[in-house]
Amino acid sequence: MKDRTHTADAEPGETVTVAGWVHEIRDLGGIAFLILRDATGKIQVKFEKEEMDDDLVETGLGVHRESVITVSGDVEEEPRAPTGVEIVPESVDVVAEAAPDLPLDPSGKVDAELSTRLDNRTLDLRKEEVKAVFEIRAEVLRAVREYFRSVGSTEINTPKIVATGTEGGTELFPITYFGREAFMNQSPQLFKQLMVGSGLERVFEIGPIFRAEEHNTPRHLNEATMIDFESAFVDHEEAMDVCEGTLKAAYEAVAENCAEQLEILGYEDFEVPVGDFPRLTYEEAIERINATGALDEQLVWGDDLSTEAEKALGEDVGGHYFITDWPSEIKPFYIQDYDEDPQLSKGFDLMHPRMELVSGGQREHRYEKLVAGFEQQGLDPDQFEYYTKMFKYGMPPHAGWAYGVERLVMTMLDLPNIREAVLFPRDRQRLSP
Ligand code: AMO
Repeated sequence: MKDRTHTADAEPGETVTVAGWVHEIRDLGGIAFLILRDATGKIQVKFEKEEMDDDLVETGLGVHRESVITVSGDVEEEPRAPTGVEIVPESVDVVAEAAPDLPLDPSGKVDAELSTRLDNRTLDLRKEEVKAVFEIRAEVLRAVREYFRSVGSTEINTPKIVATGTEGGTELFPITYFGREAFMNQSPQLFKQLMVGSGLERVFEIGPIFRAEEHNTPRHLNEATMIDFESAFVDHEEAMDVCEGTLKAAYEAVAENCAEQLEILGYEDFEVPVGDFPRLTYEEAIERINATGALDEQLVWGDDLSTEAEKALGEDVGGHYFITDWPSEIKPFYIQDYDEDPQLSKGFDLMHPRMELVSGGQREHRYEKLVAGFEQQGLDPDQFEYYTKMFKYGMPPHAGWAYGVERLVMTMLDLPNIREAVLFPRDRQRLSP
């Protein structure tokens, strides 16, 4: 629409055409107000019935809520109007009429269950507090991209239809690929590693991953968006530095550029993490968890950390922190072990007090050791030949990590359920919309 003015830009003294949704109609008798909403905000349209054309009044006040309309008229100052201005309409056109019964109330006056909201996500996203989450998510991704570029990392895109899985522990989604078995990718792990041996050296990817997770929980999805980073010639400590930098850049960008959205969500005291994140070794982590006395049974070396254990430690630490030097057995085949103590790996996790955000580590780049690692984990190295063979032709030492975008947004905004941070979540029950 060429002549359209956004509601936020309508200034007193101008004649404008605004377009948007009918948010509310308040009929006070001789006078009535229609509140029109667009992506930039809302504006009041005033109908003085006695002074206006009957057809105009009938069109403006007879339209159902959430219909799409255009309104043309003069903008006037009105201190009593919600935004300080109102439009005196000369014409109202109904562009797309909404049915009278809405599956949910976008004005938010009537609460809806999460499943009803997800079934009707378009209407749900007409609510400013829902829209704000996705505007913040977009800002997080923008800031992360910018940060990666500032550290000389090139954005890549890798296949999502693959021949092998990479992350043990979660199930793969099989598909049929021209009569052959194939899978939806669980992570870009092997591809990003192959790129550090290419001329690119330092890469990142932001893309979907697919996991047939057993659990239907508030923090697991079956399709998630991952931010992956991988760099040649860095060790796990330097990879953690980049990881920490990315997280702080995301928080800083949101604090700086999303004040309006944070206010809508009620976070006046949004805090950007400051100072270096503590780096606890796995051994220190289990000692601290045991010392809290929060678990029924004491953890012993080699145990993975349960949700309760992560919670106890998160409360104890009180902010973001890393857990380093995990037992090799818990970490995947591509993570490098310490040569002087092969029971210990150079894998790490970045934790938010509520949950794990990132996994990463220094990778095994030595061909013989890599192949031995496959065998130790019961994997057939032949199946991964496309990957392992490149380690014979000059693969530099490298390290990297991956975030789940939804967990980053969920913890940043303290959302109760990860589905609040995805437009159209995929979980065990939900395949559409
Ligand atoms: P990992 O499997 O730990 O590591 O995944 C990395 C991060 O991705 C997020 N994540 C998920 N988020 C929502 N739903 C899920 N089902 C889900 N699964 C994972 C989490 C998690 O911390 N290749 C390694 C990373 C690396 O070493 O570079 C990997 O995939 O936030």
